[in-house]
Parts: sequence; structure tokens; C-alpha cells
Amino acid sequence: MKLFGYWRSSASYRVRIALALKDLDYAYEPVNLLKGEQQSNTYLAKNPNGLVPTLITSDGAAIPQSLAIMEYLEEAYPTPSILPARPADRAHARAIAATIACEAQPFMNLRMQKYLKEERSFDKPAMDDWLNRFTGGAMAAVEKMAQQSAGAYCVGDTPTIADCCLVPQWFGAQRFGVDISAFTKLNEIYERCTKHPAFEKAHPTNQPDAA
Ligand SMILES: N[C@@H](CCC(=O)N[C@@H](CS)C(=O)NCC(=O)O)C(=O)O
Repeated sequence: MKLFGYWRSSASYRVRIALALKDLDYAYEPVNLLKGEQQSNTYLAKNPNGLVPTLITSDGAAIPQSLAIMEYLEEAYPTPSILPARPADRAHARAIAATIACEAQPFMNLRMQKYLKEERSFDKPAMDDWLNRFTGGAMAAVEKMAQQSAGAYCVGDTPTIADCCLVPQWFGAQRFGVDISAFTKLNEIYERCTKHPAFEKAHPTNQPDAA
């Protein structure tokens, strides 16, 4: 397998955690977002939306979208599982992952940030308000969802796709200055995850393209 990603991309970080939890080998191909490499014709042929990550499977299929990639990994390499055993818990883990991937992270995305700053003249207070309202609002929902289901991790006592999404989101929120001080359950889970070897391996600063 080959993963096209970027060291600081939270969506790439999700997939790196899933690959590490499953102890899967893969080649890593950096796509420099700051240089606009995600918009090259060769990359767009693999991921028409021009976003990282993209996973190339061992039989050559190109899969975009981090949630789809993690679901693929779970189906193709089921052990160890990154979903809980009970169907309702599986749905809950997916719901946390989707809330982060679809409702918290998109507001922090590079092209969104560029548009607001360069074409809508958002200054720092406007950006902070935007991020705290939308990204912070979705993370507040995730805090409540995790309070319903957490053991050592977001859903129960083993890492799931919810944790694969939470840790990069927490990292990104810290980087962008989103106020996450009220999310005590998420902070507790994040701190635990950072000590897990798979999460450590996947950390942005441990990637070959880290600046
Ligand atoms: N829903 C997508 C989001 C992917 C995404 O937003 N990727 C960002 C980095 S985290 C990106 O490639 N940004 C480049 C850009 O905005 O031009 C996924 O989960 O894979």
C-alpha cells in the first residue's frame, strides 16, 4: 500500500494512526500542500477533490477520504479491529468520527482558511470567532458523545476510529488556537492516546516530510 499525505494534515494523521494500530506496512508519498501539489494533474487523477489523504491499495485502487480509507482497512485487515464489537457501539464510534471529520475539521482546512483570509478579508478575531463557533461547537458535541461511551478511549477500552479522528483534531485545534479547555473527557483520552505507540508513530513530527 501507499499513502499520499502531508505531515500536518489531520485527515492524513487519522489514516496513519489506523495503519499503525493495525501494524500495516505502507510506503509514504508526501504531497506538499503549501506548494499546491494536491492540485497537480497526477494527484487529481487519484483524488479528484484535491485533498489528502489518498490510499493506494496493494492491488492498485486509489481510495480518497480518510473515513472511507479507515473503513477499507477495517474490512481488508480486520484484526486488530478499530471498531467496537457491539453494533450500537460501532455506530457510536462512527458517529464521533463523522462529527469530527465532517463537522469540526472542514472549518480548519487550508483552502477554507485561504478563502476567508484572502477573499473575505477575515482578520484574526474573525477567524478565531469562526473556528470557535463551528469547530469548537462540533467538538463540544464530541465531548458529550464521548462522555456517554468512554472507557480508556472514546468508545470503550480499546482505540477505535473515533480516537483515530479525535487525536488529530485535538492537535489541529491546539495549533489553530480553538478553545478546548472545557473538553475534559476528550483531553483525558487525548493524553492517554499520546502514550500509545501507534499514535506516537503516526504523530506529524515523526513523518519524513515534517518541516
Ligand atoms: N474529508 C476529507 C478531508 C481531507 C482534507 O481536508 N485534507 C486537507 C488536509 S487535512 C487538505 O488536503 N487540504 C488541502 C487544501 O485545502 O488545499 C478526508 O477526510 O479525507
